[in-house]
Amino acid sequence: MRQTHYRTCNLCEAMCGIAVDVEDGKVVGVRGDDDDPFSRGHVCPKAPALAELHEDPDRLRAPLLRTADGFKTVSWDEALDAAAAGLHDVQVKHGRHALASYVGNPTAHNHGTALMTPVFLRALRTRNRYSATSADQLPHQLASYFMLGHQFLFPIPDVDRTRFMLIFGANPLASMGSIMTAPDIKNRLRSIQKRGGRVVVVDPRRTETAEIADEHVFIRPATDALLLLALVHVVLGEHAPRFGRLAPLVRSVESVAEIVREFSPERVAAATGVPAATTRRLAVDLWGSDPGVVYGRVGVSTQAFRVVCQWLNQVLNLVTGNFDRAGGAMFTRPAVDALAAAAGVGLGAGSYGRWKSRVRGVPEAGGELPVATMAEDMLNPGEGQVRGLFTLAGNPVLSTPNGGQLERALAGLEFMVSVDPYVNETTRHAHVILPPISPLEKSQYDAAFHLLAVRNTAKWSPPIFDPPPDGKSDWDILLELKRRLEVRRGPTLRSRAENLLLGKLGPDGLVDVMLRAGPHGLRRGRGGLSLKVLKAAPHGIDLGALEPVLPDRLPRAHRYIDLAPEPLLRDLDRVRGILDQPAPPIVLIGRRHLRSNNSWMHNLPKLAAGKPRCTLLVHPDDAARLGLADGATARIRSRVGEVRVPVEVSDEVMRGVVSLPHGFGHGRAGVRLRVATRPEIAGASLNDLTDELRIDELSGNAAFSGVPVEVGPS
Ligand SMILES: Nc1nc2c(c(=O)[nH]1)N[C@H]1C(S)=C(S)[C@@H](COP(=O)(O)OP(=O)(O)OC[C@H]3O[C@@H](n4cnc5c(=O)[nH]c(N)nc54)[C@H](O)[C@@H]3O)O[C@H]1N2
Ligand SMILES: Nc1nc2c(c(=O)[nH]1)N[C@H]1C(S)=C(S)[C@@H](COP(=O)(O)OP(=O)(O)OC[C@H]3O[C@@H](n4cnc5c(=O)[nH]c(N)nc54)[C@H](O)[C@@H]3O)O[C@H]1N2
Ligand code: SF4
Ligand SMILES: [Mo]
Repeated sequence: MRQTHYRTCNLCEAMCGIAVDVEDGKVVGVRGDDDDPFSRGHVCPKAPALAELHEDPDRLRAPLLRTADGFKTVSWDEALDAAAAGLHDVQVKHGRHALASYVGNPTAHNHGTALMTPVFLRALRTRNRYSATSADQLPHQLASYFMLGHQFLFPIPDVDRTRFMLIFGANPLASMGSIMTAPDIKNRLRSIQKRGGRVVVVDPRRTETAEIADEHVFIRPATDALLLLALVHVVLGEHAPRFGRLAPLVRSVESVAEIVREFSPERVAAATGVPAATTRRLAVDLWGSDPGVVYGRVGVSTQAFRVVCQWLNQVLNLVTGNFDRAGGAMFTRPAVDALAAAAGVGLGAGSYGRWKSRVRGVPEAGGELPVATMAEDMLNPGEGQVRGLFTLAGNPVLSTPNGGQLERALAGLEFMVSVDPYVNETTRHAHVILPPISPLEKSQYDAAFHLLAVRNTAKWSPPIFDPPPDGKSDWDILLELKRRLEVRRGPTLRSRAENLLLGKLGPDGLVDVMLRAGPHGLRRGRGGLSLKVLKAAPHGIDLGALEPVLPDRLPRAHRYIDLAPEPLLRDLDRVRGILDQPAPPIVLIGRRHLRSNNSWMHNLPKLAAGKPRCTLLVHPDDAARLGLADGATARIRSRVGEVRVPVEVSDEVMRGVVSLPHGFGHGRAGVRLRVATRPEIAGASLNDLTDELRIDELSGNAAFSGVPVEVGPS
């Protein structure tokens, strides 16, 4: 008998509603759910891969323990005991901070993992916490922390009501949107045009998004800070800022006006490659659009001036009157509001510089250290050396700069535990691998992405399949490991009570508590949300368009908007430094493909099929100059490494810029991914070229974009 289950796809940030058809215990189809009020039937080609992921014979169904003869399957008790003992021993022998943790991207994609992770990391009691954050959105967090006082007050572009969208370094037609949860983004962008508005993309590559935009502007990689300064220069040179309702909250506008004076469009044109006339016109368009919004993502967050870029992005939204206003940059009020702490699982307002990384002395941000410093803190002997690692839902060997060096560091660790469904480039170094059940065996609530969504909605989905009798979710694994670690240390009353409460609630119980306590909760009057209410609405509930929330949503201790935070002003000297610097002849940038996701979906046969994707895009003029023919193999060399990949000659990229996707490089010994390791799929890792010494000095974030490389025939 065929049954249809409704849920939210958890594979990217877009939160599409899906209808999953199941017959005799097997998924026979995954379609868009037309009744989901947010995604309205949209899905991308990844959704059906949920079935392939569920069935993937390489997906681990039982824990693995490393022995002299390789990995052996063991019982959960044996695995969890070994994991707790190993982690505990590292800390007893070498000190608390000798154990590091790395948390990856999929942690955010399910409420059980997202809500338990902060609790678990606290229990590890180490300062050496790393995550994909410092290879990703940390600059957004720091800009919000410095300007608004809370790192998770993310300004979200109100795509559905804007009339002008200026996009820097994002390709939502491939990524499906990021820090902008907006299912069916292509049609949402098209609707801007149908309303008579315009979409402009600033990117060193003419991307899929640039193709449907009204205008595409090429920019030299890692020079966006200069263009943003010039845009503010033009706006403030011609107009008084339009703060409107927010005027009483805004501080230090004079400093900004002063700073931008020297950055005229003419002054920055040579460095950015953007003609002054274009910059002036964009500023006029933004000022004249009513409303308009500036949005920047990975392309501007993964460069040497990441925080400055995110800051200036919001300065532009503020001075043009497009902040906290319909059609501009807005803030969510999610039903499960992680900003308001509940049961100890809320997200902190942020922090900066409370401690430093061991070797290079890079400051902590938001309670963690930059991944770019992780390998050196493991490899350099002496006081404080990192000897053990706990990884959760992450593959840093392929996703962090100079992954090759990290690989060597992992091989030398005394003990490593990974919570992950695969034996991949990272987890193959673990002593114990603890695999969670499949996404279709878990309930789903997007505790993280509702915070980033262009509309307030709420949706909870039940599991489609019962987990196997001995299956464990990430939540279960983390809680059981925490308990075992605490038993070894001698549990405190507090930790016992915490574990008891979390065990009793489970992820769904916690969501229920947070829903009820949240801004749309049952306690706020009749008709409010609880888990029961969501259970009765399998397609989800629409809570309406975003609304202005300032100053209410600012933290009590920071009831103002700082337009010119000190640490950012100080950082401008670095930006000035690139004004007259000659560009390296060839620089490397990354890209994403719709049918892939970071490093971990290349084992799903239907998604991985088709033309090889790990190719180097080279401009025809550069190809001719470098002796590279389409389809030939190129050798790419950077300070840290060398890789070989096929060439794709294309004028999509600017002259002097080459592009390679990240997340490939699966052909390493010991990787148990039978599809991804096929030679035509495996590819090479972009992060064997990216350089751990290239960071945004302010945030410590990896600067993936604009790596100087030498390229030639293989
Ligand atoms: N050069 C370059 N490097 C980049 C980027 C770039 O643009 N260019 N992008 C960066 C960005 S934005 C990010 S977010 C990072 C991503 O960096 P990571 O998060 O380290 O990498 P992923 O490839 O997302 O790896 C996800 C891991 O989680 C596992 N996994 C999947 N689902 C689950 C689950 O439900 N539970 C558990 N426990 N594990 C699961 C997968 O098997 C895989 O091992 O990469 C960064 N690296
Ligand atoms: N299909 C798919 N979807 C994904 C992912 C995936 O790997 N595949 N990953 C997910 C994750 S973890 C994230 S964080 C999001 C990311 O979402 P996006 O930010 O939309 O992702 P990208 O496609 O990497 O877009 C970055 C763009 O920046 C450009 N760029 C590079 N350097 C520069 C520069 O110096 N200046 C400017 N202006 N542009 C530059 C690149 O050419 C690229 O087009 O996507 C998520 N969704
Ligand atoms: S866009 Fe993202 S959420 Fe939507 S179906 Fe594709 S992977 Fe799933
Ligand atoms: Mo990301």
